[in-house]
Amino acid sequence: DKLHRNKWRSPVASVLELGGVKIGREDVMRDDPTNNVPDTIFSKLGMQLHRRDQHPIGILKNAIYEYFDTSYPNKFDKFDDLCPIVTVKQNFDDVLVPADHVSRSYNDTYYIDAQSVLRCHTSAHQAELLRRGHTHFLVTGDVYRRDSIDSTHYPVFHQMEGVRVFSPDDWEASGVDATSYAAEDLKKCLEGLANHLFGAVEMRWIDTYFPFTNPSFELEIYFQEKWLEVLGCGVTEQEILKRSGKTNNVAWAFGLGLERLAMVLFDIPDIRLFWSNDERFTSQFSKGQLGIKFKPFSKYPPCYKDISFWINESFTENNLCEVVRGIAGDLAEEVLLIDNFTNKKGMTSHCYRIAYRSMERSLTDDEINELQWNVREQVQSKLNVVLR
Ligand code: FA5
Ligand code: MG
Repeated sequence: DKLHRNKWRSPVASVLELGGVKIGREDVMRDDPTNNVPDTIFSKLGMQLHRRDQHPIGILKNAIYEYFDTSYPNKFDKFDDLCPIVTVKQNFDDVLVPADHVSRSYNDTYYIDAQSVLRCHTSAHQAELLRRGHTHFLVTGDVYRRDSIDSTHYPVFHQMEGVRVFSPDDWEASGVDATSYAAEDLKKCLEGLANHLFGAVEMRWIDTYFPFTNPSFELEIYFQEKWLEVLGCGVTEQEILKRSGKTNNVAWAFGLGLERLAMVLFDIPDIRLFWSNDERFTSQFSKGQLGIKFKPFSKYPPCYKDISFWINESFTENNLCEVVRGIAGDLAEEVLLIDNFTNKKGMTSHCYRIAYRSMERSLTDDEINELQWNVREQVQSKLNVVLR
């Protein structure tokens, strides 16, 4: 629909091949009220940064493969070309995501139609690969999420899923129960991976919740003076194994955020850089080279613009970010809520500070003013809020 088209963006290829499936623009962006895929997202399909040996994401993928090949020779089957268009069943039902879970909403996930989505995690492939009989596997791919705008979040990013299934022989001799055995093995495996990639690095485990694992954990690494979440993992819910015919097994699973790990590994300060074609970025990386630290090219100044409005019940930050990205694309560096209050009449006002910055050049005042003017206009017309 017209709301999703953007005259500022250059035309993109109209037929792509994704995991052996031919996909046309009209297969992804439909004139259908259930479709919320914008141009900016369509243009990222088929880019496959994880399959480029000279790109930091590809270099990292290969380094993780190397760790698994060394630690578990010939064990893990690898998939890196599965189609990112999956069914709602694959993305959610098969991994036990409850019917009312937020991640299913149009606010969080890109829907092609009521039955299909751009996968929001590589976990979308777990159940099928288990059903096909795989017991040790790694799945790497691009994943898609409506999300906030800042230096560590991007609406397209890359994950690597890992799954390992154990049989009774594995844990029986250990003297601990199957779940604890799997949980310990999982943490050892991922700590070993972190050590392989980073050497000494400050990290910590956090208990968390996922519908598909129990217990569940997240690993955080200290980076740029903050704890950065780099992966989620846990012991697979028995129901998932049961459905794939494995009633006497336990398994672990993890999902790594490859950009986050690559940011730490190569010292890349902003997640937008992964999409840059600027030679000053791309020429700094080469195949198989893990030890490289990115040397930032001169940072151009940011420009901040504030926008204030009275929100309504349907307002969400993800919708605002989608509007901003639709207009400014990668020039939008951050969208930050800086003021939030409710008046006596019960009306709530939000003020957001938008940081515009190009990583490649100086932006002119005119250019930024035009972007901001368009943002103001579309925030009113698309989000139905009242500007202040
Ligand atoms: C998941 O996606 C789970 N499927 C991971 C998992 C797999 C858990 C198997 C258990 C078993 P989460 O939503 O936390 O979890 O995302 C995983 C990682 O992706 C995060 O830790 C983070 O590193 C990365 N990530 C999440 N959102 C973004 C984003 N917008 N931009 C960049 N990286 C992101
Ligand atoms: Mg998480």
